[in-house]
Amino acid sequence: MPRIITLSVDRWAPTNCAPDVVECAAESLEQGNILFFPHLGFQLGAAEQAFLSPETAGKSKNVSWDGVAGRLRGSNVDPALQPLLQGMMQRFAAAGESLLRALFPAYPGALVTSRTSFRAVEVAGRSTSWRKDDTRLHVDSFPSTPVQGKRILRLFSNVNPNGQARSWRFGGSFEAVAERFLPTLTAPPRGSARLLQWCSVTRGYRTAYDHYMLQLHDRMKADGAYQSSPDVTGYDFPPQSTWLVFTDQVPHAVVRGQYLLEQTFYVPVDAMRDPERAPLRTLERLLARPLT
Ligand SMILES: O=C(O)CCC(=O)C(=O)O
Ligand SMILES: [Fe+2]
Repeated sequence: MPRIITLSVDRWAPTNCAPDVVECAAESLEQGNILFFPHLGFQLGAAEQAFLSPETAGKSKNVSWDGVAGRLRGSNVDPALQPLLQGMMQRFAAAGESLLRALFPAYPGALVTSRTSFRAVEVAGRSTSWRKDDTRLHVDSFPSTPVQGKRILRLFSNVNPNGQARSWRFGGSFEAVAERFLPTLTAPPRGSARLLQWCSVTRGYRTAYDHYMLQLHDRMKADGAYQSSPDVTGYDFPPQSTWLVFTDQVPHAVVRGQYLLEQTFYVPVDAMRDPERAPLRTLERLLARPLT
């Protein structure tokens, strides 16, 4: 079962992290634990507080900022306020980058900063399709953005102003989940990956790894017995706290909470302290074939 590893870091650009903290942070994370920063909150400016409303995202529920393309999506705010919203998200992305640079000196050259999201809608009672329903335990996999083996590392900060925690559940280890569901997964049909890319369903080539991870994500969410298995644990992340998880590895679900900032990073498998712990390597071992 994943463990919550608490770190006392209280600033986004910590200087001279002790070597044992750095060592422990990367090791714990790669083992499939959650790094929890109870004293690290993300502060919104006075004007930014206005974004703490479900209206900020409107129908789309999340606002997302793509720093590479320079594109803000899903925003429902007045055009005059867009730059302020964009600035808030860019500031969170930059804060996340500086935290990771300090904590994981071995990753940065290889670390890719991807999307930033602001989640403004209460999770409990929200209506979505089962596949998009993150209240069900799952590991992350993106249908239209193949990662081609790279790790998905996500940083979360609860910015709720009303004292409300973000409640998560965790369900076992990646190995256990992979062994449980692997017999139900099917190989990608021949030629399907090229077709998906050609029809622009995917941005880039959907490798066999991406194919299996997507199926795993779906099978986990669809399996009622697994969802209600007794060995599930939970954790409430309080407002003004931050946590970091390899969400492609740690089976997780969000039960309730409102107002979250999230930053996605990609980490190449070879940049890990121990690449054998990557979901890619675990699946390759179990299936006895290369998947990228
Ligand atoms: O919104 C959350 O708290 C977590 C949702 C989730 O499953 C994820 O971001 O990977
Ligand atoms: Fe997730």
